[in-house]
Parts: sequence; structure tokens; C-alpha cells
Amino acid sequence: MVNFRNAKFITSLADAHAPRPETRPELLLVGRSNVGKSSLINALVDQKNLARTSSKPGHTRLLNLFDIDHTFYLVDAPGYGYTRGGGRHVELFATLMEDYFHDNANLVGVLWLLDSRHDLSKDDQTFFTFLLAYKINVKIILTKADKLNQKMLAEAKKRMQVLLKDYPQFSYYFFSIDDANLIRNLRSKIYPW
Ligand SMILES: Nc1nc2c(ncn2[C@@H]2O[C@H](COP(=O)(O)OP(=O)(O)O)[C@@H](O)[C@H]2O)c(=O)[nH]1
Ligand SMILES: [Mg+2]
Repeated sequence: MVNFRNAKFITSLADAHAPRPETRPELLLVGRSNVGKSSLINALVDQKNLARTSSKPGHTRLLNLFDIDHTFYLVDAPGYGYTRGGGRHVELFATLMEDYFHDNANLVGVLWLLDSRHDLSKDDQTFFTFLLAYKINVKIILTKADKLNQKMLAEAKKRMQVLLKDYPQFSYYFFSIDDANLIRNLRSKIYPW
């Protein structure tokens, strides 16, 4: 088993194809701003501030690389759907993702974060379409599950069933930074990758 606690921020890449210190499998983490991406990284590695302190506000084009137990890289993408900066930001994000996905032999999978409480936003839909263009393994992480009551939980499951009906390459998992079992479960799902 990988020791997720043995995690270290390595570098921020402006160029998706910039050389890495090592050639390792890469797992991309992506989702709209505020979905809980930094919190998820910190929960996975069991460190209070690894993700937040490593991200540079305003640097909307950078990929943050975290080494996990000298085994793989977690690659933290900028959040999308961030309206400040407007169209330019959307364009930069799209370009960065196209560059990153193109010809990337080390990319083994995507953790795509969605807020478990809400329908997909327009930006989420756009990113879903983007992901479908690639034959890549995607795990959807439904964040902030601690905020769901029974009814919302049922709605979230239904939403995923409808969305993923034709796409068996996608699976989904609930996640909450407050739930040690869900954190452990996610680690165990990531590990086989
Ligand atoms: N209740 C709850 N709040 C969360 C959870 N994960 C993140 N948050 C909150 O959501 C907000 C955005 O989280 P952050 O990790 O900064 O999102 P990012 O912009 O995607 O990196 C913060 O106020 C977090 O405390 C969760 O599992 N449960
Ligand atoms: Mg963040």
C-alpha cells in the first residue's frame, strides 16, 4: 500500500510537458473552484496545509505537482468556472488541459470533483464533454457529502446514474473531509491505479 502521508509538494508547472524530476504515473485532480480540491488533497495526505500553501493565488495556469510516497504524482489543476478574469481564464484553462492530456503517456486517470449537492454547472458539462473525448479512466468524487440529507443523497445518486448511463469508464464516490472511512476508501480506490 502507498503511504499517502509521505507526500511532498514538488513544483508548479507552467508548461504541461515540462520535464518532471522523475517519470511517474500521474493522477490529475480537477474541478471547479471551491469544490473542495485543496481540502481533498490535504485529507488524502493527512496534512493540514499541503495543498493550500502550495497553490499560488492568481496563477491560474499552473499545474501543482505532489509526490506521493515516491510512487506517483498527484497533479492539481487550477479550478475552473472562476468568473474573475472572464473568458480569458476559461480559454487558458482549456488550453492547459488540452496540452496536458495530449500525448501524455504518464497520465493514468482523473479524479474529477463535483459538489454532491448540486447539478452539474455549465462548466462541469463542458469539462465532461472534454473528458469523453479521451479514453481515460475517470473517478468522479462527490464532495462535501457531510452536507447531504437522505433526500439529497438519493438525488445525487440518481444524477450520477443518469449522467453515466452510457459511460462505464466513469465511476463515482462520495467524499467528505469529515469522514475517515470515505477518506480511507478513496485512498484504496486510487492505489490500484
Ligand atoms: N462541509 C464540508 N466542507 C468542505 C469539504 N471540503 C471542502 N469544504 C469547504 O469548501 C470550501 C472550499 O474548499 P477548498 O478545498 O478551498 O476548494 P478548492 O477551491 O476546490 O480548492 C472551504 O470552505 C472548505 O472548508 C467537505 O468535505 N465538507
Ligand atoms: Mg484550492
